[in-house]
Amino acid sequence: MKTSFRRHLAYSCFTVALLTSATFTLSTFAQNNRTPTPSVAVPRAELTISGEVERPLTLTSADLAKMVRHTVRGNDHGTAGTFEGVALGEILQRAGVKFGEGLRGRNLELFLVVEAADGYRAVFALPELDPAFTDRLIILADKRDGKLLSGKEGSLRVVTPDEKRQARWVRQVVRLVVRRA
Ligand SMILES: Nc1nc2c(c(=O)[nH]1)N[C@H]1C(S)=C(S)[C@@H](COP(=O)(O)O)O[C@H]1N2
Ligand SMILES: [Mo]
Repeated sequence: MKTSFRRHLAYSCFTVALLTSATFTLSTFAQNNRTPTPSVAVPRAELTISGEVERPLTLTSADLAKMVRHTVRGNDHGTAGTFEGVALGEILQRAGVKFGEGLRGRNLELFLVVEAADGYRAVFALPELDPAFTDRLIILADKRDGKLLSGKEGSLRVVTPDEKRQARWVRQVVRLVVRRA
């Protein structure tokens, strides 16, 4: 009788130990297998193009990556850098802004306002951005020296490589608005 009681106690203890360890193992497993964060790439940047345009647009960093890319060398307050991105004019043309033969008459009253997340804004006249008018290339950069822009620069920055001052190198660009004078 005593022996069988002991054996019973031993079995009970063993069962409790087994259940405890199984529960622990399962909960650890559950913790390690929580629903993973979606692997779909979350766009880093969103840019809206609105105002006096035929097709208002929202472009993500992925959309910009697929467009014709340009590299320009610029001097940011004495620090030379290579900036890569998309021509501002190209983005406007995507939104249906008329360039070339179409940039005449009333269309010459239009101008671009580049708006930043901190409220900074700068204006460009459309002929400054139209390859039919000028060989200058003004880009909306998302990379500097091969690395994605970040921090204070934001993810998108205007680069006007040939200007002697950097005041129109708008950082943290979030919106392009075309307006009529
Ligand atoms: N969003 C935003 N962009 C901006 C500014 C600003 O205040 N906000 N300052 C401009 C001015 S006046 C200059 S000289 C340069 C300075 O750039 P840096 O801080 O990278 O040297 O950014 C330009 N772009
Ligand atoms: Mo400046």
